[in-house]
Amino acid sequence: MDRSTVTDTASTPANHAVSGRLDGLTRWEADWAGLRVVVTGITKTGFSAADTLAELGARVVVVAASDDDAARHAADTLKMVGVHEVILGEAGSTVLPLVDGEPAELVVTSPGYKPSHPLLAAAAHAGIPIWGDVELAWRVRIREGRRTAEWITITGTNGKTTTTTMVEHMLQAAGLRAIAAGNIGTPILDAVRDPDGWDALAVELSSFQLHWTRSLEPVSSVCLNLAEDHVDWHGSFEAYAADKAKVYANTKVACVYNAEQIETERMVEGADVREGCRAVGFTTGMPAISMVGVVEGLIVDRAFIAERKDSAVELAHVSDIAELVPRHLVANAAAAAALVRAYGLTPENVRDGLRAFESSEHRIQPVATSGGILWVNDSKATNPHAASASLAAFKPVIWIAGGLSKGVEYDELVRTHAGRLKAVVLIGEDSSALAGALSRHAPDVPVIETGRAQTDKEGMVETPIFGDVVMAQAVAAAAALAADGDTVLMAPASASMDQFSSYAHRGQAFIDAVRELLERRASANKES
Ligand code: UMA
Repeated sequence: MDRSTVTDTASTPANHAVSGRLDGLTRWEADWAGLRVVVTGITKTGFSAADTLAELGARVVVVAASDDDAARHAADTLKMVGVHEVILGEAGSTVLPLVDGEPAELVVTSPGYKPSHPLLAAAAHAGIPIWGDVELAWRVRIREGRRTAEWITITGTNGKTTTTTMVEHMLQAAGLRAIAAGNIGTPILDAVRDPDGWDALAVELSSFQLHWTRSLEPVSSVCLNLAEDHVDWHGSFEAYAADKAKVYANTKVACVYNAEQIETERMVEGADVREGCRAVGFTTGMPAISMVGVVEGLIVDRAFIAERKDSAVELAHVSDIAELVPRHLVANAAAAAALVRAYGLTPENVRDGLRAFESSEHRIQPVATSGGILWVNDSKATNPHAASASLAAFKPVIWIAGGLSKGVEYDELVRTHAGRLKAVVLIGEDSSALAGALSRHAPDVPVIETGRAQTDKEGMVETPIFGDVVMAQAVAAAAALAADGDTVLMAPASASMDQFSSYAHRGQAFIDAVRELLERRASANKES
């Protein structure tokens, strides 16, 4: 954590050209009035950014490629609150607009926009600084008459939402006014503008959001793990990892790393942090000095106690987390504990927070047990790393998988878990990458494909297949193969957007299909 080794790989010429005026924008009451800003996107992030900037008195133009009812409704609302102009559709996705006839002084972007998007490329080329909503939120968080929250920041390929939720519960268990925000769903600017303010925020940050941050000073921070994901957005795995590493920049008390994944420790070593900040590991095994870990079913702290050289303090029982505790959930709890211990929470706060934590929906969620078959929904497993964690928890498995692959490879995943697979049911419009890995590494495992649109001789689509139908087919296929003792696990290792509106939609489709199937079977049994 040598100060001389600053890693800011996301810096563009534009970022370096931050004008003197922008440097001074570090609190709500700063000189925001009249600032010319283009905001990209008009859903959660874009709306909150434009709304905030309008309230600050900036001159704002919003652009977005979408031109549906929701976008038009949002545009009307934004104009009412003082946004100068909203440009939707084609015109809003190709040309970086002027603001009041002059070039913008700042662009605030939604995370879904790739840095190579023509609008952002044009801004970078013109030397216009680009911030994300998280950077803007950091710069308005100090406000006259309101408490200023400390931020605890959480990133990683998997487990962000779980860990962030655990941190939120632990902070609340300590009697603090605290909330989870950021990539988890509540835009960080909405949280920051709360009229009563917060003592602390548990901030989930995606690699997209981290790409555009530079000023954050969290009290504690973590990159939980690192695996291939979002390569299409970042351009390469190295660029993705470098953006993840930015979570540690300027941390004040503790950079928390995964002691079972050396890459995260390396990130901490390369980070530019505040004087006195410590590196603290988390592990699901026995903790070394300066780590939080697990000893005989207890989560223990060997980092934040004076006698850490030769003792540890008990924080919680692993069973405080949940009844069914896969290893990765224990890791998330240990990381969350380290983050809040850095902030000064007591062992009791950690324990009470974990008890209050309830595993979120769509994440290794048991849906039903019938005829000795366990049905599990892990729709949140949108990449191989996440699917690997849930596959590891069950055997034998009938695995429902597939969807938008986002350019990742499945070889290692299939190789690792081939032995536990009884059969695979493929969903998704094009799951050929996964099918290929299965034929290479699990050639004896039966693979059933569902969900393809029916086409006529000319290749024209006769029957478009919708997500709910696909899932019902997949569930029926799995049911035909499953026997007493099997688990049917829907952990797609892929994104959902080819056939569903979101992972939540996909998860709900699975839950509905399983319940309908079991009800049909129950009433058929009654009749016979
Ligand atoms: N848009 C374009 N062109 C583009 C990209 C987007 O015009 O090339 C416009 C769309 O028309 C729309 C808006 O931008 O108006 C969509 O913006 P967005 O995709 O950034 O999504 P938001 O609704 O602002 O939601 C974002 C996060 N989405 C993404 O990072 C893709 C949400 O994370 C987050 O909860 C929310 O901000 C609040 O902070 C979701 C996500 O999928 C859950 N995150 C990824 C993940 O967890 O893996 C990173």
